[in-house]
Amino acid sequence: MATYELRLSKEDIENGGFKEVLMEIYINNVLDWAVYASSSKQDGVYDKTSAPDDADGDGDYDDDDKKLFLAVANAFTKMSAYDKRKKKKKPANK
Ligand SMILES: [Ca+2]
Ligand SMILES: [Ca+2]
Repeated sequence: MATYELRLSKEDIENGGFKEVLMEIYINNVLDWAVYASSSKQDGVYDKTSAPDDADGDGDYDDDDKKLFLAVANAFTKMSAYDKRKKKKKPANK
């Protein structure tokens, strides 16, 4: 069975001093598509994406697809607890 993975990370892709949300879709561990969301006002509200994939599978690449990616990017941004947690090194569970 194919595995489908969506990997999220934050990187300053546009080198504007503000991080974009990078979304990479992997199918069976092979990168299938990458799209990133940016915050046009740099206020943490992600309202722009690079070329989206056909995320909803209706055969076109339009605002519906963008909305899905933006919803993911904005939800990810709100999960700020992980940003804080990764700074603290947890003892490895062995
Ligand atoms: Ca679509
Ligand atoms: Ca559509």
